[in-house]
Amino acid sequence: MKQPTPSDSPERGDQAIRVSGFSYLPRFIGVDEARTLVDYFAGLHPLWEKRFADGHRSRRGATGRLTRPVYWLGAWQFAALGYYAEPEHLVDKCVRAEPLPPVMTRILERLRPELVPHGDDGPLPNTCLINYYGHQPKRDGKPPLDFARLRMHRDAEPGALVMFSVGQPAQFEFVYPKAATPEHSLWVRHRSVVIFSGPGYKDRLYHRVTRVRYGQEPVLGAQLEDFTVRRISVSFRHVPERYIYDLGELGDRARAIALSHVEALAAHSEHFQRQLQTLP
Ligand SMILES: O=C(O)CCC(=O)C(=O)O
Repeated sequence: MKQPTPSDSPERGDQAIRVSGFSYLPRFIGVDEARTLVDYFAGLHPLWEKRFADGHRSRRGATGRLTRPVYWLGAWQFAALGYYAEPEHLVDKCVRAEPLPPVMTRILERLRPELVPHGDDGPLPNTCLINYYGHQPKRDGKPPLDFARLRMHRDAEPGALVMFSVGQPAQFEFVYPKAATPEHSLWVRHRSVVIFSGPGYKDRLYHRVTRVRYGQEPVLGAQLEDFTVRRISVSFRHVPERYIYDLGELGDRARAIALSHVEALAAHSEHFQRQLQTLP
């Protein structure tokens, strides 16, 4: 088993790593399971979510969208509502979303023993974020636009974070904000699982995706116009059931922000059509 080394040259990602607060499990997802996941992801209509509610701007004046299209299961945390974060950002953050497909639940069940060293022997995650990384192909002689990165951030749901990957390898890094080099950098590969937890990897360090390789296999897709998918990751989290709301249960401001997103999702999802019916 390999030990991680602080470095700006990423590890290859072909061997398992199990250290305090971090696990990397290459090939944990079976070949057939990966195919089922890829088919499932290809059928979804991800959203290019806006980071701010209409009329609001960041301190730097940008109203921009997320760096990549996304789809949530279990509970949708719309970026414009701010994300669920314990201990204080709990209410009006999560709208009930479609359930996890059985293939995800099966893989999570098999991961239970791997979660124990992370202090997680409670309920399995009930929600996840699906990230689609890729590019918009060349148009009119212009170079392709790459959307295969994720800014440095931390996630504040309780417990360990579990992440599945399919597609091309991604450079995944743990970084301390003001440091010149990442503390841990590795290529996260097709069918692998990453788990991290605790005061080091989850609380002190931030994580990010800096690039995704190009390649032919496996072929990935999504119901997206003008977008070639190279990698899909799923990050699982646990949100207490009492903080997952039907659209109609949200407070006025949150409901107004979530409505246009839910309408967009309802164009392709019976679940979100039913969510619209919960409006008063
Ligand atoms: O794509 C990845 O591997 C990382 C995803 C992630 O950091 C997140 O969903 O919070």
